[in-house]
Amino acid sequence: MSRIVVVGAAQVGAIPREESRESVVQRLCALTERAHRRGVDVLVFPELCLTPFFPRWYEEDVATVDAWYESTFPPKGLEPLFAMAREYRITLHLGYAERVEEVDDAGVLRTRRFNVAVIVSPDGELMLKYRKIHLPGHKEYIPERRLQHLEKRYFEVGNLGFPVVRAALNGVATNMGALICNDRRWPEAWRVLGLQEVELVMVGYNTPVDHLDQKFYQPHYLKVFHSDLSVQAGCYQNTCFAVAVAKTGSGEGQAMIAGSIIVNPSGEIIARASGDGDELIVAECDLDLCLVNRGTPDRPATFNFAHHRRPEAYGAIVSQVGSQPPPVWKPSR
Ligand code: ING
Repeated sequence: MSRIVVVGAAQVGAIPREESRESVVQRLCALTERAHRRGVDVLVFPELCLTPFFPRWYEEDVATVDAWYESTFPPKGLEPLFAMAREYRITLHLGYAERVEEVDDAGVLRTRRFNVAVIVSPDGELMLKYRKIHLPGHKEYIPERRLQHLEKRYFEVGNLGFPVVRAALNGVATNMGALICNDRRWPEAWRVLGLQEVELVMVGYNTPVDHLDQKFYQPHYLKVFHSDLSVQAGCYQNTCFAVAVAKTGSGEGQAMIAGSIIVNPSGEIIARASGDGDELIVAECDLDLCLVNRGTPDRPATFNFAHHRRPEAYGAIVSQVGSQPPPVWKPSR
């Protein structure tokens, strides 16, 4: 018996600094309306889909960028979107900047800022929250750089791990998880989700066309290739589907790649956005395909973790942070 879920990727074009929340929400609702007409069960919006990618801009005082953060759930102004999702029975994935008053590991209650992804039920309940763990770029302004990438300045490293939750999408039980942008480049992140039998990974991204370090030229197509490669490998090696959806355009004055995709557990791209604006792509995902390369205990397949993995050989992956040079071999004579 197949378990088919209709998955939508809602690619979002540039959100200029001056665009109102009402205008952004109207765009998200238009994509949701089209998703409804396509029979979508779960609709994935990008990373930071409510605002421009403000970590492009350096601000001395972080508090001056607080206007870009959400301090409530649901985020302000999203009622029309949540009402539409409720009417159409669509589960939503949203990315946004979160500002909370929360106790830290030292027991201190303070303002904390995270780059978050949430999965929301059709009735508006929070099903999963993930806080971005791999924050790329840098914390201080680097004058020689053509573009700044200041997520380490504006966000803390996520403290919720890589959660997976099993929930029904219009009656089809689905193991769902989320990664955010740079996370997709780290196989460890995918594997932690895979070890929880994830079946659908939702990944929003804001990826600049230009390279963070202009030390070497990297053509545009390579930026898309690396994004695709990371997601396709993640899906194949963890026998899952993924939706990788772009916030694109150049709302922050810096062009971002588009190229949103939906990928199946064989690592094949089964849908691809063609433009660099607001665009919906849809695919029917038979979640039982996740079982093909996982197999069963009595018939283990290629990626049956219990049957094939050797954690006793993987110690360096957790015990080491940076790489270390290898021993040097010298000829005996
Ligand atoms: N953006 C980029 C990403 O990981 C980046 C930053 C681009 C890092 C290219 C390394 C190479 O796709 C975010 N928001 O993580």
